[in-house]
Amino acid sequence: MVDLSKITRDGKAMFLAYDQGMEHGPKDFDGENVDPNNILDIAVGGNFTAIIFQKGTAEKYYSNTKFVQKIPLILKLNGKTNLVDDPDPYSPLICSVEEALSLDVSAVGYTIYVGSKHEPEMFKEFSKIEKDAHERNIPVIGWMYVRGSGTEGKSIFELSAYAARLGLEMGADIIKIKYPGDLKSLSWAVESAGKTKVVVSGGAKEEEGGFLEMVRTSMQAGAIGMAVGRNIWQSDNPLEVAEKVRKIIWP
Ligand code: FBP
Repeated sequence: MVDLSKITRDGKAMFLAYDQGMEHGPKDFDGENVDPNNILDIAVGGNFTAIIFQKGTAEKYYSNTKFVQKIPLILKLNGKTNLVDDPDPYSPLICSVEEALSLDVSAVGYTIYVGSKHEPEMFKEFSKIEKDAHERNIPVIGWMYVRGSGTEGKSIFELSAYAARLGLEMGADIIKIKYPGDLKSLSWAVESAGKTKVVVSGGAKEEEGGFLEMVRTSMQAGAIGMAVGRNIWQSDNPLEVAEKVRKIIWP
């Protein structure tokens, strides 16, 4: 199994996600958090175990800077915008593992829309990066997002566990899944992922108490931590919220 120690602490994870510029557009940002340098400061000051960027941000703000020594980088290798409203989304590969390595990465990530008609393309691309990354001992993180026409009529309980199991069987070392809404569903997803570790996605910014409760439930369900963006850097006090999350993950 690939060594995850570069992007975890005592086996647990707290990733700061910052690929929303591509996924959602600048509407997620204000005058502060639009600047990747401010996000890097939050990642370091907030004791995150890694930061998640797309390749352009990594190349311009991370690689060959002081941050390489301060915070490990997880590079997202695929992405899409939300301008095209496709019921069966596909997120194409936009960066190779080779290119990622030149940007000082510690791990790579790829989103699979589980239940989309485009699963076959995404499976092929994921398999290629999984092989390329594992040959170099680089951990692979699967964003296993349940989305697409194939999910219709199925319960979130069933779908979350299916996505998690798929991550294990596709060779992901860590999977990132959306919070399914309750402890029972998430616990079954974590169990279904087996030796593949689970981190939970933060979601849209919500009231702090509700967000922290989700972090607590995630840890109780057996996740190793969180991969969160907006609930940290859209907050008025990112470092304060980060500290509260940290205390839940490492009590
Ligand atoms: P957030 O904590 O801000 O939700 O970030 C997690 C994340 O997975 C990002 O990596 C990604 O940009 C975004 O959510 C995807 O969101 P969506 O569900 O809108 O596709």
